[in-house]
Amino acid sequence: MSDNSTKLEFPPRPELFDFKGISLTHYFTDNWENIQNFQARPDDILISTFPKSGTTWVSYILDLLYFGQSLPERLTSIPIYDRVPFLELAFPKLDLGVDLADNLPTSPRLIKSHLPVHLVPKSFWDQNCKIVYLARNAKDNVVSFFHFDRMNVGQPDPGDWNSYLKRFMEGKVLYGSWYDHVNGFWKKKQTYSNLHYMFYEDMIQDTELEIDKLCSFLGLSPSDEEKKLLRHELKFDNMKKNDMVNYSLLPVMDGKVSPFMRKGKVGDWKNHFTVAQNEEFDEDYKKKMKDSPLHFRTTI
Ligand code: PPS
Repeated sequence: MSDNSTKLEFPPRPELFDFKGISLTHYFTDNWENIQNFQARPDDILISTFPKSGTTWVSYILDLLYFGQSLPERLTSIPIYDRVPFLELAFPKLDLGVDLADNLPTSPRLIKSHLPVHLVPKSFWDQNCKIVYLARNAKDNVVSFFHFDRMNVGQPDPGDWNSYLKRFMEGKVLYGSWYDHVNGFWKKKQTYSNLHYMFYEDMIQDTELEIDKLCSFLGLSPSDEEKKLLRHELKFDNMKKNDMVNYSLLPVMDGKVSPFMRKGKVGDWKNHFTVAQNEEFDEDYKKKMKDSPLHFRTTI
């Protein structure tokens, strides 16, 4: 899928529009029929997240767990977005996410999606596929998203931080409402047992423990050798300098504006939110999350 020629012209940044209850750009709706008709297989694993929750991190974990030992050449030759296709992506000059997923030679197929629970293609549920959902606290999530939208010209123009924060609260950023997304999957988990719900903050606090829990969900028992490989590969600094996972090969993203692997921390929101923004956010958050059993940590 990669096209790493340095001087590519891109169309103007896309606009958001309302689409089936969320905000999207045409890069995620152009191939809609094929996305909705995607034929999942029972052993497919769907990695679901709201954008900027740590999708790449958990994708790399799964990829290493399944193929790190058996197909080591993948690690140095195939970018993560080709190993774990982004299902709904239809971006100029890149292979369609659906085609990449359809043609994955591996088993299981690892597939990434940011679609909210009500838009996940039906076949994933029909086939009872395993779903790994990773959620991140809203404050760090919006900060990470803001910087991503600055550095990626395939994203809508983020504007200034204050207006971006307001739009995030209103669910007017790509993929809509963070609040609906995290709650939607949590609710689904109550009736769909093949869904493993993880938190970015837990991953930061104790990555190995979270990988152990993930492995019991997946029915995997990694060897000491495999665990050693994971420990090394998954360190933030190692992922940051690894071109196969840091998105530096995609010209649509400009790492000089802001790197994809930016900070990788819990609590960076404190460097962005003013006191007034924080108060307004908290008040609004309480209302939006009042019926939610979910508890997110904004510091650890
Ligand atoms: S995307 O574009 O939606 O797929 O982005 P996503 O991968 O979900 O999120 C990117 C953020 O995850 C951080 N990240 C990590 N944090 C800690 N440790 C590791 N190993 C790691 N890998 C990725 C990445 O730095 C982005 O967060 P911010 O806060 O912007 O640094």
